[in-house]
Amino acid sequence: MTEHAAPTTVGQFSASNDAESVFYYPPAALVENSNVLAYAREKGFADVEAMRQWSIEHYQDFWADMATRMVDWYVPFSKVLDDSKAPFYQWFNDGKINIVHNALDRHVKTWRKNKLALIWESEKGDNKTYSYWQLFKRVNKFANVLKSMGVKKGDTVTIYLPRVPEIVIAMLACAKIGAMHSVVYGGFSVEALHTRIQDAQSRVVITSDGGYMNGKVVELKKITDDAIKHSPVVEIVIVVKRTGHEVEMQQGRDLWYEELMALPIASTKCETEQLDAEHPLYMLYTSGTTGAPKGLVHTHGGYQVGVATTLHFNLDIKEEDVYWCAADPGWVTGHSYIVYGPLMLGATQVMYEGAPTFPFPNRWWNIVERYGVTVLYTAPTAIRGLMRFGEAWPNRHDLGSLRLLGSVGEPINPEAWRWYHRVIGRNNCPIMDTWWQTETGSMMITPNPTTPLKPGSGTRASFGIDADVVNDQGEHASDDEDGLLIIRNPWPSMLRTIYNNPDRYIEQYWSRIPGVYTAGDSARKDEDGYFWVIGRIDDVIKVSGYRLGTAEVESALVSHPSVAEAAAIGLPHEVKGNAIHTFVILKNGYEANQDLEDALIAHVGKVMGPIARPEAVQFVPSLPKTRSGKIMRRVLKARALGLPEGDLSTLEQ
Ligand code: 6R9
Repeated sequence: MTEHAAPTTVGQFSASNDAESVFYYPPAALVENSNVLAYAREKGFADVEAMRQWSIEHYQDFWADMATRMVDWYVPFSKVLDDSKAPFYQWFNDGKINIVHNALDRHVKTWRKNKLALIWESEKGDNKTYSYWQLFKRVNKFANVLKSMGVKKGDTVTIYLPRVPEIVIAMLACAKIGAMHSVVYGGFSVEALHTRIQDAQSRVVITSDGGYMNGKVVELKKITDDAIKHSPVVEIVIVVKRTGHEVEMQQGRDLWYEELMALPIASTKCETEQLDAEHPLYMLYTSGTTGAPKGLVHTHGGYQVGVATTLHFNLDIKEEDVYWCAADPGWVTGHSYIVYGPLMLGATQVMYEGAPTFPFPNRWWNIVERYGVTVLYTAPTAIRGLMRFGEAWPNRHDLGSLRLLGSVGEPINPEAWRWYHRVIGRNNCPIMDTWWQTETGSMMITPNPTTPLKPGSGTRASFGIDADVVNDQGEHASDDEDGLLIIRNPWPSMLRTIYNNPDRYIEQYWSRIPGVYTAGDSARKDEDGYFWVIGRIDDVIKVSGYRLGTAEVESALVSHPSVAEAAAIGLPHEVKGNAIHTFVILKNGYEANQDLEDALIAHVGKVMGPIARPEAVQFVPSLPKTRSGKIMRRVLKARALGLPEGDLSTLEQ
């Protein structure tokens, strides 16, 4: 099979309509004009596949070339990879750079100064736009505000904001002065925010009076107040006015963003810090196997090279595109492909504040039509959610501007893939199903615009990425055999460590099979070498694309006075992908009834955030445990699904 486009644009359906035997070919014109084909030709490769293979075999050469082409350096690097402290790999580490220089500073010196960087639409329907120049100035102003509060290189600022332009401004302002940001997704609540502020030891927290979602106000300020009740480390809370409803401002601690931005100190001039390539850019907390969420650390140099490269090659972003990544900036997808990636490429992007179905299920399609969106990047859960409302909603709109679609966050089921392709892409837009993780920083297994596609498969490893499926012994798995998804070589945008916990970094990612990165997913490869990601093999549940740990849900349940013990598992859900189901042992004196079930669901929602609300609470007299006392969630799951319970030799009888 070659990577060249076949003349047809629509897949040829086999009689069985089996997803694995059907190829969908990208339109020839799209292939011909793709960024990736231009690069392959320039480098003299016969086709993109030959270039891809070269990029994996010679990954250091490939990444050195990307680091030179895609971004600018204050001081060029002389060494590509330093593996002397592996698995604490360092990339381009004698170079000096700042991601904000590449996202903003360099553009305002060119004609792009007046190009639209950001078109923001509120849930109510009004919009705000920012040219590169306007965004540059806002970021400078806010960077000066942060500096005036003593925020400096090496500090961590926690950002807890809704989907508003200020989240982009705040993140860039931190990066500009060499401070790390730690963004907490607005769907998380008190306890989640509290633990993240504590772990990061943030003196400064940035939030807003509230955010709009589905026409309702999410009380972010109130949640912040509760979260920092027991966080003496917090000295300053900066509050962005979004909803305008009344909030309590604590004197001496809480300050309005708008008032600070109006002070003389908030000058529009601010030098960007020239940082070492390995200087930390941000940490982002994510759930892993049992235990507290971990702060994954990304750095300035390698991260931007990985993000800019993948956005250029895989989503094929061009100067004239109107790009829309419909994710939340608080998710890694938003960090890489809303905040940093598109700005580095000098693109114009759309950001939408609210719910896809507000006020009607055509909201997204309306946005695509009105702004002429050309590339749309979203999650399977959103596709499935909108699919439920039927084709009539998208069919009311002219979606002809779209040329490329993307998917991220969880496996996309072939049915949703085909709907996305046919109804939204009008059989004319290839879908880039991108597999990656908070840990990886950028896309790892993904098609590019020249790849023949199979619905539900991320196809092959991206450029410079040596991914494989192996068995428990680390041996290459045969075709169609389920195994562990691993990455053999380091890559520039990889996480560098777990904040404050380097041992856990080694143990979690580099120990299961020595010397290679274990992703925590199971997968298989088919006879065409295409990857099919099956799902997590640890105690992580992907709910609507968001990553939650069973341990966090369980500890939220146990914090309720009625609960003695709790277990959480993920079960398949038509729209969310997975939904959380919980099992609870009550303390003596509490009665299992519907009211208590409702109260427990609400309690988890309050403590953890609405995305963590369990679908159901089942009251049980006992939980299956190993002799060492570990809850056997896989047994609970098998029972719930009516499947064989598997090896029970360690089950306590
Ligand atoms: C970007 C992001 C990572 C986990 C990952 C896997 C799942 C993400 C996927 C996918 C199948 C895809 N995942 N993309 N599974 N196909 N295209 O999602 O980061 O929130 O850290 O989650 O998401 O299980 O291990 P994160």
